[in-house]
Amino acid sequence: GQVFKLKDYKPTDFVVERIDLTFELDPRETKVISRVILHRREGVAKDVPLVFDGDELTLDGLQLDGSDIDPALYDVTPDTLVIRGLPESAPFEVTVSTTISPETNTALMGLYRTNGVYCTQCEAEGFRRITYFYDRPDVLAVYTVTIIASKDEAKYLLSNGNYLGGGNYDEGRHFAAWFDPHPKPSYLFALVAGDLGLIEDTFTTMSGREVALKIYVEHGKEPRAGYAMDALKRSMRWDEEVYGREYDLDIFQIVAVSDFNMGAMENKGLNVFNDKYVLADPATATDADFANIEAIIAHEYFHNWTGNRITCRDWFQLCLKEGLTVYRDHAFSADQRSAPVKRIAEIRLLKAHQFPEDAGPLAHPVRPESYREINNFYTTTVYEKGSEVVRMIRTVVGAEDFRKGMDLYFERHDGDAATIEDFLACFAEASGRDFKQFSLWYSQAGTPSVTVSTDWNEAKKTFKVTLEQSLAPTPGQSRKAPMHIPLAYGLILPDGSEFAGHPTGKEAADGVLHLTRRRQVFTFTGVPGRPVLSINRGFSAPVNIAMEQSTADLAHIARHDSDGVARWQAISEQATRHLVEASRLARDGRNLPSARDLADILVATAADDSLEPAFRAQALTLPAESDIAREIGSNIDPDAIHAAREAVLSEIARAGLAVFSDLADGAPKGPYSPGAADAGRRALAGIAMNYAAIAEGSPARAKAAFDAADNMTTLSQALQVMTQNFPAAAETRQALDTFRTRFADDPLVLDKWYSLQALAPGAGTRARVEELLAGKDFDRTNPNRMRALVGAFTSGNPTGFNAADGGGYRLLAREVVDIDKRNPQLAARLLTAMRSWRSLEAERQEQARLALVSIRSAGNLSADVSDIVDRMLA
Ligand code: BAL
Ligand code: ZN
Repeated sequence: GQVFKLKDYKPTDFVVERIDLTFELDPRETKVISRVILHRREGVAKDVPLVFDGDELTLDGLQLDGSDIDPALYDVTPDTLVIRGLPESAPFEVTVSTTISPETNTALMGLYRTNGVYCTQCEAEGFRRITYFYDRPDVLAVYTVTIIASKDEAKYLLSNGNYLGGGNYDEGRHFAAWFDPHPKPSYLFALVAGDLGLIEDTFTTMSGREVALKIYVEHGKEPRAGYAMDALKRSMRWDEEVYGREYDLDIFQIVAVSDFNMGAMENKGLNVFNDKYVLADPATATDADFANIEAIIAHEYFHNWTGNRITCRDWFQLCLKEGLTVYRDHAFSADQRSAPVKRIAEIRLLKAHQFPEDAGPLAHPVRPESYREINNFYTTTVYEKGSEVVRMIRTVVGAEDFRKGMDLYFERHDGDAATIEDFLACFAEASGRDFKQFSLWYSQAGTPSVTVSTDWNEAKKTFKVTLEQSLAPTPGQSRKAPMHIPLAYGLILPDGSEFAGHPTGKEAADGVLHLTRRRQVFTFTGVPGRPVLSINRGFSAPVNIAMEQSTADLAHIARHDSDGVARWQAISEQATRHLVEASRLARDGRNLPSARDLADILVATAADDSLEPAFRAQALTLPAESDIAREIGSNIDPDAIHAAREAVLSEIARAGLAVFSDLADGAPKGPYSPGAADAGRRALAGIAMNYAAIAEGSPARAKAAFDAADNMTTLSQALQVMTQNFPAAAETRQALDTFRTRFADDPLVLDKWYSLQALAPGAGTRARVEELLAGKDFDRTNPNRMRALVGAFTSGNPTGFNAADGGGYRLLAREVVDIDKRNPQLAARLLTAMRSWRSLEAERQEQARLALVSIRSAGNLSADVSDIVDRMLA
């Protein structure tokens, strides 16, 4: 396939002024008429043709200023439309007519149908599946959209911008017209038409304008959209208060649909959401679901400024909108909830997903320099590492200059299709700093390692910190330059207080060690007693720290650090070390070391009422098997890791049974609130229930909790304790059956039922997954359902998926090849579960390789899947 390169960027030859679209909706024969007003860009020679993008299109008609174009003057294929002989300087109108079939569009890109509702997804390149156009983000145009449809089939006819008007059309049909005054790229175009339920509200902006807020859901689900509406209003207020950004249309609409490849989409004024991230009530959604809804509603809303008003020049700049918008939604959630607990969850997620991506065959820079299929770059590197890079900018320049830089960015680039260079220039200007070295964060792939050593001189009262950075080669990048790594730190004195001095030298007074050379020494003088170094506090830089720090020193940090995240980091480091060591011994068939020290710390943390419950729950959540595998790095035996972790869990559980038993009953009583405080108490009760059940060796406690549960959080916690620890118990089967019966008509809740079974550890789970896949009502076309079963099994169940016989890999290969025929984007995404295959032990590696080769030889693969499989085998 074709390779697209950042360095080849070139503006279009023609400039689009505006576009008028008319849709006559029909399930199989939707007529699309697109009238585009353009002019030749200055300096472009008069024999240069207009080249529009298409994808699986057929052309019905083509006109220039209202007259049919002579077929000798254009060439058309499903993928391109080339028109010659266009005017030299005057503006002209090209009318393109196409017919498309939403009903048979299973790729869920372009215009498709989901449960009878017409809906679009155009990012990244879906618009070219609707009509021939310049389908690229640097072509901004003003859109007018007219939709005609049968009244029975589509009560609501929606598009971007403000409502112009509508009415009856002809027999049984009606129409609506929309005008979006803000120039936008085609990927932000949206159309939704269908018979939906609606909830409404209003928001008064900071300048006093009233905005109509509408959320459309399937009939009967209206009561489950209230939390999303609440989150939307809080997001709108937050962006005004924190960034001074006001909403800019008369109406903001959200539509929830059940078949969607992504989480949600920020189309201008008309966000389309995966219904999983809209619908919630206490009986059907967990605390995590509520938190995700809040975060994703905010994310899409924040895109209105970071993404829509200022968009990307090309898809290489995807992180310009995504990394920045993730950064903004993180800050929003931190403000709505507990900031340290939110940060801990972010660190966990980054290490669990982004670090492995950066360490494997799919590693790529936050701003990639080439791609074959852009759909494959909506990655945790672009999103989450992209957010970390923005966070580091704030650490480097400070809060005040960060806000100044953002203000400058909004002021200077509003209405632009911008680049990372444009973005960085705003912070350089606001702070007077040079971002040349810092910009390596955007161009060098891989997770840097920082080796830390310290030297305490008791006689001179000096403390020396030596930092050394390195960055391993990644695909296409063998040599790396030293980066600017901002490491927040503290020196904790023997009495638990913090040393107030700074290292000698400039730029050292901000609580951050700025590592810019390969090796650097920082010296502190006048330190009253031997300090303990707390480094990379709050995970100020997304790096691996290698440091010989004694258990006693880690315990000192865990007890005294003024930063809650750093206290958790110290506890987590202790747990990780122990689990890595135990896993190595288990792999060699040796006896496991006592986990007594770790158990003492965790049980003491669990019992410490001065700590917030959500923090205690995080501390008690041991690193996952995949975290341990990542730390070990190579020659991974998932069974050994599982055995070691189980043994450690069990030792902690027995050491703290009394405490856990008590805490397990600590969930808040009374009416459910999704707020952070109650959610934290439920999280602590849930993890305590897990430990207590392990210590008791019985599912009885969890079954009782399941039977008594009055909310989905507790219900699914209890079921998870059973499926994880007692998969074969009669109580577990019974609870699963009850759950299935109770939620038979609720696909989103049923997804949880599929996931919990797919996550049960052990080689036997594959057979159960096969059984579920073969179920007569199992819908392979629904992305949420496939992710819930196949995605959970392949990316969340190390022992099940990596069973030594290779059966898990073969299952995934078969499903990927099958899904690819309908929905390439989903197939490619599921396949990334194998991205760390080279770190497995030899036998499993060979089985994994065979499965990947079988995909590659399947024939007729999409660009999406062949790109992933080729990179994984390279
Ligand atoms: N732009 C794709 C979905 C999202 O990141 O919001
Ligand atoms: Zn986004």
